Amino acid sequence: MSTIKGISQTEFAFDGSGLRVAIVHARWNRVIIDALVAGAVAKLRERGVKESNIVIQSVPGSFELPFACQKVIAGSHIQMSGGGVTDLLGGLNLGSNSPNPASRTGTPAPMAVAVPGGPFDAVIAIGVLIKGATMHFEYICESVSRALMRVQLDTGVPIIFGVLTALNDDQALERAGLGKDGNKGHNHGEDWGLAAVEMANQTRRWSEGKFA
Ligand code: RBF
Repeated sequence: MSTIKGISQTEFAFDGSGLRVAIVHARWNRVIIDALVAGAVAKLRERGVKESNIVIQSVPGSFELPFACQKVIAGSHIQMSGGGVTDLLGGLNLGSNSPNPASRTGTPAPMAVAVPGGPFDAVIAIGVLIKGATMHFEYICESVSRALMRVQLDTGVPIIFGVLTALNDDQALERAGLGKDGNKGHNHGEDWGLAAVEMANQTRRWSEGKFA
């Protein structure tokens, strides 16, 4: 059935080959989350984002998404700047080759962490909120959407809003392509993957004053 709803795709296929993208997802309603993450990853790959440039992190629930996105973005900038970043374990040698793994004796001083990659060009925040009997749903939906908007404006890194706010299980399943009774719906994770590549490319261009 034709519909006027939904996103119209660009004629231009944006190139993801030079991009680094983080996916931060909640673990509530996991079956749906897994399908959405898989949909996003599939489109990132399809657009040429390298496997090593797709970084996936999880948090307990959607409420944790904005904080995690902010930290992940900040951490990716620190990684890039190289020196001055110290081993967060404070030089503890936990390696199995150590005669006494718990001992700090003889362990090197905190070192700079050599982490590959660079700053993230986009972050996809994925969560599934399903309305329950209390007002919890309304409070989380409101605060998470506002906070994700704030993080992207504060950091200048586009955040793709991959948070489903469903009134019941069926609504959420249909938006992950898992609907029942012959109505599988559409996996919105795929749209979020494409949106991440588009916004990352456009952000680079706009930052350089290129509008043509
Ligand atoms: N997190 C989600 O991502 N989706 C939910 O549908 C969801 N429902 C919740 C319902 C209740 C009553 C509570 C207490 C938490 C819920 N959370 C949900 C978890 C929430 O996002 C967060 O992880 C916790 O409140 C800890 O900060």
